[in-house]
Amino acid sequence: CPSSPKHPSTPSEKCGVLNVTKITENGKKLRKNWTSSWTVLQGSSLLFAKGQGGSTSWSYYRSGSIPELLLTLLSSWKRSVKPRPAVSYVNCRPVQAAAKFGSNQSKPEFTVDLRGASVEWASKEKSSKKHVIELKTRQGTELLIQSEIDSVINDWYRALTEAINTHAWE
Ligand code: I3S
Repeated sequence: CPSSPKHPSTPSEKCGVLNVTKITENGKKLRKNWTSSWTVLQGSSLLFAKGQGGSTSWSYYRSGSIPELLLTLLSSWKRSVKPRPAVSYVNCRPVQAAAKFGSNQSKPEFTVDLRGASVEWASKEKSSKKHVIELKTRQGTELLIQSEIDSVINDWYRALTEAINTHAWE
């Protein structure tokens, strides 16, 4: 995974493309706005960069993951979003990604503090989509995080739970 701008020399623990929407911010309910985001887990921080889904198709292509490529392309097509120029084509290859992630083009859209946060599988009332994680922060922000690929979202669930447990008392 690429390094984050906050810790340029530390490799990130997990990264990839997820569908994300905030549903509450600082305790205030928001209208859902699902976007495909390049997501990086780095220690107790979860960083999101908007609109990386299209270019990431290439990383799946390059890494030979055809099912992920097809699902990503299908979801880009469904949203009628044109593939954007590159950031995440490097898909977790540290050097280039670290440089790119710090640039204007790819700076995080927002960052979530996982200290004191909680994760659970979202109920059907929260979303009609399958494979949805609900993440609640100590600051009163709630996000839904989703992937069409169950192994991907299961890995994220595990990684987020572990990060939250590790940093709970900081
Ligand atoms: O929980 P909601 O409000 O029914 O969520 C859906 C809406 O945000 C909808 O947008 P509009 O109300 O602007 O049409 C979205 O397109 C849906 O994706 C939202 O539901 P899911 O169940 O996909 O999270």
